[in-house]
Amino acid sequence: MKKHRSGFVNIIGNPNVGKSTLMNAFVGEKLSIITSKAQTTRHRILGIVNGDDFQVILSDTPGIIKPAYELQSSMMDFVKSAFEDADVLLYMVEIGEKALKDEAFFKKIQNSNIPVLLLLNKIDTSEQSVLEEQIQHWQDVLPKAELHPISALENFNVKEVFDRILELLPEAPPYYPKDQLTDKPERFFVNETIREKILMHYKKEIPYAVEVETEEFFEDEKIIRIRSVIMVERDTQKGIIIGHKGSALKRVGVESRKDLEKFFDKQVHIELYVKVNKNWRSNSRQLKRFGYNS
Ligand code: GDP
Ligand code: K
Ligand code: MG
Repeated sequence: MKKHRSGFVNIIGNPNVGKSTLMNAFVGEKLSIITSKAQTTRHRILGIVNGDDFQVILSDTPGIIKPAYELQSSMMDFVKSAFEDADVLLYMVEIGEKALKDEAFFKKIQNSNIPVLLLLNKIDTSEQSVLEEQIQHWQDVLPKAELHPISALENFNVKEVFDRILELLPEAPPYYPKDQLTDKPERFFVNETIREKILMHYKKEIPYAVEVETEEFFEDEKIIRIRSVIMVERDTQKGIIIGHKGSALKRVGVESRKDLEKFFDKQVHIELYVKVNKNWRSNSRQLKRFGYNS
């Protein structure tokens, strides 16, 4: 019999380099939301890929962001912990990303005892000469890291990276039941789905002033009934979210319902309402309540 391997794999990198896209390609399910806006992923998401003789537990950490206000510094905690509890670290950069912004961070990677795979992503967007020059650049910057050029979007070299991860994982029994795809409760996916629609449909500061909380998640054999509140910071934002005669909020509801029906494979009824909750972003008790420090 083949030996069983299990372990924790953390994906880190700047916003929008493609971390969620890669994780979703690995997991083969839409567990993590993907948009072109930065900071989409605020939480640490666990996706689990199971095989007969392996279990890979992946977390998709938020981008590497300097602490500016409380929400961001709490995101930094996730990034820090990525070095502490991983068996393999995936550091993702994208083609064209070059600036040596954070010396301390690079030092940390160079001195890490954990194997680091440096994933140079989005190579589908670049010419061969640029690619070669980029590979050289990263080999100079992080000689200890093992470099893999990939395209998470076009699924190029993704399987090779996954196989390499398996080789690096320790022999261990599974940490979670083998049929479990994620450790996050259903409500988390509801919140993230709604937030994704808000990111897609509203401009400027609105998405960043929003938090979503699902107050009710009731499932029976035929249907899932959901009631969620969209929290904003100001009355004007509430008006924008709702839109003319409720049309904007309705669109968020309809699109969220469609995604959730696909995800849960069941009919979904969703009720959305908007509440003003001043300064939720700077109130650390609130942050805790929304799960940032868990
Ligand atoms: P994250 O912030 O690091 O999690 O990045 P996302 O996974 O959300 O991706 C950000 C954007 O980059 C999305 O528009 C993705 O479709 C796009 N993207 C991700 N991987 C690739 C890739 O390999 N090639 C191209 N061309 N785009 C990609
Ligand atoms: K993103
Ligand atoms: Mg992401």
